[in-house]
Amino acid sequence: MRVYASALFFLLCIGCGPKGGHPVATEVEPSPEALDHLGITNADHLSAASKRALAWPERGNEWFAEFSVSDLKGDLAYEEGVTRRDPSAIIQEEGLYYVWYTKGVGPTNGFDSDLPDKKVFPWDRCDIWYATSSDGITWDEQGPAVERGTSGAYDDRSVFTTEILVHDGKYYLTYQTVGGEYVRRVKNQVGLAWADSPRGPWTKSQEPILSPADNGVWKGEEDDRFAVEKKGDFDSHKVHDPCLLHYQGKFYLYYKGEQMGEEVTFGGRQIRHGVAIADNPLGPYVKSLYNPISNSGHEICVWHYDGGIASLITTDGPEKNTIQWAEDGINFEIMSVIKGAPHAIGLNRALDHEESPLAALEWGLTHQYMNWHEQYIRRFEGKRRVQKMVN
Ligand code: AAL
Repeated sequence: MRVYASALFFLLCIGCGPKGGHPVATEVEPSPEALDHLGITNADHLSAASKRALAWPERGNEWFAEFSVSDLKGDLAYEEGVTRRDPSAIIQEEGLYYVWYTKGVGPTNGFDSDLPDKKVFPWDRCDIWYATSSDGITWDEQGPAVERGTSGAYDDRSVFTTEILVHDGKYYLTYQTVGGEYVRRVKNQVGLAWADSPRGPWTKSQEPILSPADNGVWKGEEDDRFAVEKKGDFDSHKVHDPCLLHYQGKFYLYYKGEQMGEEVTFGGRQIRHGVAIADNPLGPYVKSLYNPISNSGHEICVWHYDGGIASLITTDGPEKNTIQWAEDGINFEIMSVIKGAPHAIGLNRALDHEESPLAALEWGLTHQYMNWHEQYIRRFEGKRRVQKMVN
């Protein structure tokens, strides 16, 4: 084994982080065993790929997942003319599972329809409803939890895409809001409601708890979201998919940003995630100076794991179909590449997420498009992907 002086020291990451083998930067000499294990002959000519491989000496396939999806029974089964989508996380109280979701009725007409009460998107003119189940398969719809605001309120057009946090015996729903006329350029914000019981009643925040960055400039008066003088921050148009976690004694509000003048870049739509942090669940939420914290993704799917935060990244961008992990909840690194995951996952928070990197994905809820007018909630199951070697 030839190991030249020039190669004796380089930035190498030795696994000692989370249970799946997380790289931590340190200057070490690659061992002859590591070089042999990876079949790297010339230690003084390490490609970028070889450096990455040497950084993951203990990486197995603990983070590599595969999924299956099946129908639900009862009120959450597909229903003609009705959309139920974007399920929240599932929580369990006294043996009963609870889930919240976006519910709307009637066809999606699009922006160019002349109907005065048109739905421009499937999630337009919606409210947040909830359902319960004793087995996670057959669900009973209980009714609305949070409804659109009264005329003139910031959420008077639609409330949708919600997530739940239970903290200190209180329940917090975060959700997307649209107020006024739903045009292409309308800004989307985030609202919050809280209650003492999962059955409500819910008190809504009078003002949004999160808004898009205000530093983009539209070009012209036409309702064209791609025409901009200046794009502004990654979240200058919409803040979406809010998901609140209690982490390191604070409240981390993870969200998806959409940018004014969004482009198709390498890997699809220009979608990235951010986080805003508060000392109190009611806010104020301050956006992290490190935003954006992902290069890719769509709906937020985050969970606690081994002192850090894991994040499933799907749908858009060059890092789609990866699971990432950040030991500080902000600086995410790719842990695995997956074949593709169900969309809009609602994690099952009743599971012990710390048991293994993929324990959080054992089962939960997702949504599926029957068509552009009707979407419905389904169940997913996830497991570690094990590849068998043939001798
Ligand atoms: C969802 C979420 C957001 C989008 C739309 C409704 O899956 O990403 O909520 O706005 O699609």
